[in-house]
Formats: sequence, C-alpha cells, structure tokens
Amino acid sequence: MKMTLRWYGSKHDTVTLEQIRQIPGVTGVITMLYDKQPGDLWTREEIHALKEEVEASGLKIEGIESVNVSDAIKTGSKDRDKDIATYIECLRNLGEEGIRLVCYNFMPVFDWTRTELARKRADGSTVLAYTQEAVDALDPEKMFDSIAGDMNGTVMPGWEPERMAKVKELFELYKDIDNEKLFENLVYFLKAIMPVCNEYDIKMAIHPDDPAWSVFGLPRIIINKENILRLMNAVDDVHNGVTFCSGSYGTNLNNDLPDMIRSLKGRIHFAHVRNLYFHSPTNFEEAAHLSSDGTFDMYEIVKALYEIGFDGPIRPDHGRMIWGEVAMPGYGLYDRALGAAYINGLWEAIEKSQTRGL
Ligand code: DNO
Repeated sequence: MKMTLRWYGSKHDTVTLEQIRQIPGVTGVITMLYDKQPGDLWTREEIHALKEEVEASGLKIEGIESVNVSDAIKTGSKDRDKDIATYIECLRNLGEEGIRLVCYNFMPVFDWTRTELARKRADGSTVLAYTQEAVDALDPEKMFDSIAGDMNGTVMPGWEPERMAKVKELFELYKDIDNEKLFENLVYFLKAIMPVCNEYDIKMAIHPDDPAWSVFGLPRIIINKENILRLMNAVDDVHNGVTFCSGSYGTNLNNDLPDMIRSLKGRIHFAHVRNLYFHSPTNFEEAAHLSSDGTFDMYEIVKALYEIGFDGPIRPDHGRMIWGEVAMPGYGLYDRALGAAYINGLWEAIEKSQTRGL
C-alpha cells in the first residue's frame, strides 16, 4: 500500500504540502481541482500544473478524489451523454498526465451527510457526528444551514454553497429515481467510460454512500456487500473498482468490514481507513483511528487489506479536531497524521508477523 493524505489544493486547504511531506511514511497525496463543478472539463494544463506543484514538494499524486459525476448522469436526463463525453475527456487528460486512480461517488443530492461538525468529546476534541433523529427532524433545505456555521470558513467536499443553494431543484431532479434506476444509470455511466479507463489503465473507485442508508427518502445504492458485488459483476472489468471506506460502510453495523474487504479482492483500488464510535446504531461519531477509541477492530480491517494483497493508495480519513487546530472539519493535519502513523504501524506489524511466520 501507499500511504497518502487528502489535500484540497493550496487555495482551499489549511494544511500545506510541506507539512504533509513531514508525516512519516506519507509519500503521496490524493487531490483534485477543487473549484470544478460536476460536468466541467479538467484541462490537461490544469492537471499538469497541479502535478508540478505536488511533485515540487517531494510528494506524488496517487489519485484523484473526486471527479464528481453530474446530476444529469446520475438521473439519466437529457444531458447525460454530453456530460459523459466531458467526463471521458477529463479521464483522458488525467491519463495523459499519468494519473491512474479516480475516486467518485453516485450519491444523489447530498454527498456524505453529518448532522454535527463539532461534537465535543470527553477529551475536549471535536468530531463529526450523525444522528438519524436529527435528520428526521430536519427539512432537507435547511441541512446546509444547520451545519454551515461549523465549517471553519472552509468549503467542504460535496457541500459547496452554490450546489446547496439549489437543494429544492436537486430533489425535484431525483423525484422519479429509485434505487434500481440509479443503479442502471451507474452501470450505463461505467460501461461508457470503461474504454478510456482501459486505454490509460485508470482505475475507477466508487466511494460508498455515507451513511450507508437512504437519507431524506433519496435512493442510495452503494451501501453493503450485496450491492457492491452486484455492481462489480454488472461491469466486470478490473477498472470498475472500489474505494473501501471503513467509516462509510461501517455506519451500518450489519456490514462485516473485513469480510467485505475479502470479498472484494482485486477490486479495491483505494482505501479510506477510519473508526467510528457508536452510542446507538443511528447515533455515531467519528473517533480517533485507534481501535480502542471506537467500535471497529482496526487491526482486522488492515489485516484483511494486507491479506488480499492490497497495493493501492490508502489514507487516514476524517480526524478529530485537536490541539487548537482550525481547519476543515475532519480534514485537519494533526489527527490525520496520528491516523497515518497508526495505520502504518498496524501494517508493519501485520507484514512482519506474516512474512516472518510469527
Ligand atoms: C468525505 C469524503 C467524500 C468522498 C466522496 C467521493 O469526507 O469521503 O466526500 O470524497 O464521496 O466522491
């Protein structure tokens, strides 16, 4: 595996490439052109400039998170083929620049959903949290406003204000889309982009829906083992793969994470590793990465990745806000650096115990 950190670009991130470079064992970043809207073209020049900036710091771009998919593609509306053509052009430009991994999601309207961005924990740190009760009590149009005050002046991925200003229209677009239709549209999209992915060996890695169930009555499909395997089989090409996000699949306590990892052998191209602490099945918060701080057995998760021969980029995911840092919720430097060191430690221990036959 290659240890990475997500980086939003010098204009948006509070964390610098120089800081990332100093985290032991981190060799690359996962980044994107953050100002692009779904459906926009990413030019080769723009990608090249980003690459040069990252490489000048001694790091490498290990993948893109995300080239976002437009609502026309997700809903299968009339502009879908035009947007797919643009997406293919983006992939070609990324491929020409030697970038071989693209993470994306197929969630309608809202990307990952949290109801609190700064829940205080006993140690004084703050974390992102979710309760179903809060979602049920909320008008979806108010979702953005309810959390915007805690964004620390940053633009959070999937929660861009321009997009959130049109939530009502977005809901309208999805009113006739159920899970089956959404799945069909995803397969249509993947089949259309597989030729360019094959040409440049670009691995597409779908991010799970977070939380892994329907919110506000919207369809959600990438939520469990059965559905993700169905997608793998529907487009049976190694370039149609998965971002295995423990924190997203893990929102549903029925998902057996190590078992899912094993069943996706050969198709996991990217891993997000983080822990959650559950107060109840529908009330959870994002813990520190350590097993002892949350509900998941992180050793078993990393061991499953090791055992399937996972060799793609991995990254610590959302961290707690600690030591007075002011940053994008979930994406500060300190706790993610601790997470990277911890995952590296687990990996080294697992690797040595297996290769030395301990
Ligand atoms: C949140 C992220 C998601 C993820 C997208 C992938 O922190 O994990 O926004 O990047 O869903 O497209």
